[in-house]
This record gives sequence, structure tokens and C-alpha cells, in this order.
Amino acid sequence: MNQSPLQKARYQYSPKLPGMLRNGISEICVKEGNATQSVADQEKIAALFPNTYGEKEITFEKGENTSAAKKQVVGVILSGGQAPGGHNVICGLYDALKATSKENVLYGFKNGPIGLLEDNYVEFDDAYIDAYRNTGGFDIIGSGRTKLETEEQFAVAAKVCEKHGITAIVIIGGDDSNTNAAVLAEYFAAHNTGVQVIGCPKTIDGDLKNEDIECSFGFDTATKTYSELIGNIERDANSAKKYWHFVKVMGRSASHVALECALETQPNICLISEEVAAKKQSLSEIADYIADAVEKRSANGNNFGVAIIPEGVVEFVPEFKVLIAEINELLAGNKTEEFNALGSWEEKYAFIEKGLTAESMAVFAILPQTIQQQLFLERDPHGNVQVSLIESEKLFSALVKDKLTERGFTGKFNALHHFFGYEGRCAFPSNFDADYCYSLGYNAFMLIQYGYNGYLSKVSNLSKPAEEWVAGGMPITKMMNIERRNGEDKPVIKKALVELDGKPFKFFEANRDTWAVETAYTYPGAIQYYGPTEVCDLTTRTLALEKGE
Ligand code: FBP
Repeated sequence: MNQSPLQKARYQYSPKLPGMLRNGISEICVKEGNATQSVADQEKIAALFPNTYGEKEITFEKGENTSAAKKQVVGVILSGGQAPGGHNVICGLYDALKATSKENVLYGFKNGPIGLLEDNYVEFDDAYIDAYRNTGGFDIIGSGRTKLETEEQFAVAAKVCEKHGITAIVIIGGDDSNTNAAVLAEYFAAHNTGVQVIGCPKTIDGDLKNEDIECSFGFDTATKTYSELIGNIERDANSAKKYWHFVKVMGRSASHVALECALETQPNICLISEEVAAKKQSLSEIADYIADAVEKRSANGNNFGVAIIPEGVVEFVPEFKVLIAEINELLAGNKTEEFNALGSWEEKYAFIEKGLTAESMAVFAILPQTIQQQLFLERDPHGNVQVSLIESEKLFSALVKDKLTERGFTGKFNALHHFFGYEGRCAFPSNFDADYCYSLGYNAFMLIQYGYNGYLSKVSNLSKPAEEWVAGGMPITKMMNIERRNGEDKPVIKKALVELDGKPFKFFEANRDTWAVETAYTYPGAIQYYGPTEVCDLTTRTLALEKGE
């Protein structure tokens, strides 16, 4: 395999563990803390998890390892979208497992949770693992979005575990995958399988966090990658002085990625979906807000700018949500065929006009035609509009253009569009993510070794140097509440949206009016892997602000 010089160099990088895990396996002891309760709906969740609810939070310390000697056969699964550092979770898990006993075995189930159900796996050895140390991607075993959630699936999983003598499964995933990990852990306990389940918090979206989990892995590298690119675009914009760049960034629903990129690069505009929802902003109001900045900057001779648009924003615009619901209704059942049979767009438009309420039609009418057509072309398997595919960066630039025309704007407004998502999900993990992920994996094995089930691997105090990080575990049920999903009440890990009274948003809010008009861009540059620690081991601005730094 051809390897770049950086790839070769990264193989040699030794990820930093929290101080308490550095003294060798024989000197890691466990300290149990208080029994836990779920964040809400305690009675209901306790009833749903009779075998795994209320367990104690734990931390590891330097001290004699008192775990029972037992051959461990562990299966690991990567679940959901790629996030930088996933390989290192597996490397950390493998190293701790082998350091405990050479007899221990690590299997990787391929292509996500489906690999466990289909018994499709690889057995890791040193050579296999060494080829993936400190690299991006999930290609070590692949990932997938199959959900492990039914009793039938759990029964198949139990059989596969029994066949291989598996003692524990590690699920590396986001809020949904870890919710499912907790349900699987409960099933395994209820059926006395003896198989433990441990989760690890992954997602570039940054929305798996709470008072215990300071951040999900991958967020650091992905946002640094997007921020580098946005900074480069800002510098180009400020050099050429002729374009407004509309940059959509990933983040299926929460705007943590957009906010972090804004904190890193100080663009003229950054929309925050959670604020749009809280203020019940309309598309027209948002367009007016951006158009104001365009006009003010133009008045100062600056016919250029940069606007960051979070991927999920349109779903947070109340009137757009209603429009989508009405379109789904309009095309329900066999009405899609009737619609598709219509020949011209004019005929289709008349059909739509007849079917939508006047309010939704007013929203629909202001959309550019390409977006109007997208709403009817891109449907999911249930026939619903796929909102994530809407090119919101183009939508907003078109709406702003219309506003400027209405206002009789005489300056220049030339828009360019970008979408940053896949560019960052498989980058070489930053030192932070390389260290954090390796620690999460190493720690996950210690949780297994000490017999815990239904826990999330937890490494905290992350804004400090790795030496001061705190390793431990938290029962997943502690993070759960009951939410309505697909018409049913379900126990789920609460998804963390951007908090409008949180420090990162407050900092942004206090500065954004200045950034909108002035050219206050900051240029983070590329992720640095080697060099001074103040350049190479930086955490995100979000984490630093949350920690009051
Ligand atoms: P996860 O929640 O699985 O980590 O994935 C997040 C994400 O990267 C979103 O930001 C994005 O909307 C989505 O995945 C894209 O998914 P896909 O890779 O299936 O296109």
C-alpha cells in the first residue's frame, strides 16, 4: 500500500493517555461513586431497565488492579457516520486488551451493526491494527446505519456472541447507537448471557454531550478541518473582494459544528438553527438579516462576505416545517403517481397550489424554482421530503438576492456556494482526537475487565492536558429520558442542541454584529500534528468557552 509521509509518521505517534491509565494495566484500580438516576422520567426508565438502571458512576485511579482474571473475547462495532479517531478507539481497546493478556481476542464486526447480525467479522492482530494507528476513516472494518433495536436482532446477536465465546461488545456510535447499546445491555443482562456492552461517544455533529460527556470524538478534527477551509475562503474573499460565500456545514440537526466554525473564523454571518427555532424566524426574516449585512458592508465598499449555514437549519424554521408536513400529506399514498404523471412544471405547480394552505403556498412561492423542484424530487423510502438534501446555502443566497432587488440595492452581490461535510469526517485525527479516542478505547476495555455493563466510556477534564484527564464510566441509562419517536414513547439519550444561554453561543452573540459589518476574519490554518503544544494540542473554542477558559 502506498503511504504518504504523514501517514508513515502518524503510525509512530504515541497517543497520550490520562495520567491514571499510564502506569500499566496492573496499576489501574476502580473507584465507585454514587448510584445514578436518569436525567428525567426516572420511574419509567427504571422500569424499562430493571437490570442495568441506577448503577454507580465510576472512575479509574492508580492502584492495584483487582479485576478478575478471565479470558476476554471482545467484539467491536463502528456505527453511523464516519468521525476522525474511530480507528484509535479500536487501537486503544486492542492495546489494553492485549496488555492484560495475550490470550484475549478482539473481533471487529464489519460494516456497522449488521456485521454482528450477519456474523461478518475479522480478528485483529498486531499487523492489522498497526496499519490504522492515528489514521482517519472507518475503513478498518467499515461502518453502517443499521439499527440494533428489536428483540429478534438481540436474540441473533446473543447467538453470535455465544458461538464465539464473546464476553463483551463495544459499540462506537452517536446518541441513537448508544441508546441501542443500553437496550442491548439490558437484554443481555435479562437473558443471563454474561455478555457486557460498552459504548463510546462518536459523532462529528457534537450533539452527544451532557454533564458527563464533554464532547463526542471527531468534532474537534472535523470542525478544525472546516474552519481551515472557511478561513482560507475568508482570506480569498478579502483578497478578491468580489464574492459572498455561502458555506453549508454538516450537522444533521444541532448547530454545534456551525457555531464552532464561527468561533474559529469570525465570519460575517452564521445562522444557528436552535436560535431560528426559538425566535420562530421565517425564511424572509433570515434573508432580511443577511441582506442587512450585505448592504452595510457594501456601503463600506466591501462587496464580499462569508456566511455559514448549518445543514439542518430549514427544519428549524417553523413555517418551513409546516410546508414540509403539508407536502408529505399532499403526496401521501398514490397521489405521488398522480403528481408524477403531470407533464410540465406549470401543471405540477397548479397541483401544488391547489393542495397547500395559503400560508404554506406563500412560503413555497418565495423559494427558488430549483429548491421547489427539489422538494418534490428527493423523497425518502416512506415518500417524505428529504430535508437534508435541500441545498440551503443556495436557498438563502437566492432569498437574499431577491431581498436586495426588492430594496433597490445598487451594490454588487455575487454568491458562491460550498458544502463542507465529507471533507472533514475522515481527516487524520488531530492530536486531541487521536489521544481522546485512544483513551476512550483503552478505558472501554478497563470497564469490560472490571465487569461493567451498559456503560459509556467516559474521559473528562478534556480542556486540560491529557495527563490531567479523568477516565471512568457512566451508566448510559443516566443520560436517558423518554421521547416520542415515530408515534411511540421511547427511552433515548437526550440529544444535545446548542444552548442559547450557554457560553459558546453567548460569546458568538456578543460579537456577531461587529463581525457582520467589519472584516474581522481569523484564519485557523491547517491542523498541526507536530510542533509546539499551544499550536498542536488545542481543543475546540466551544469546549474552552464551556469550561470558562
Ligand atoms: P452520525 O450522527 O452518525 O455521527 O453522522 C452525522 C453526519 O455526519 C451528519 O453530520 C450528516 O448529516 C450525516 O452524517 C450524513 O450521513 P451520510 O454519511 O449517511 O450521508
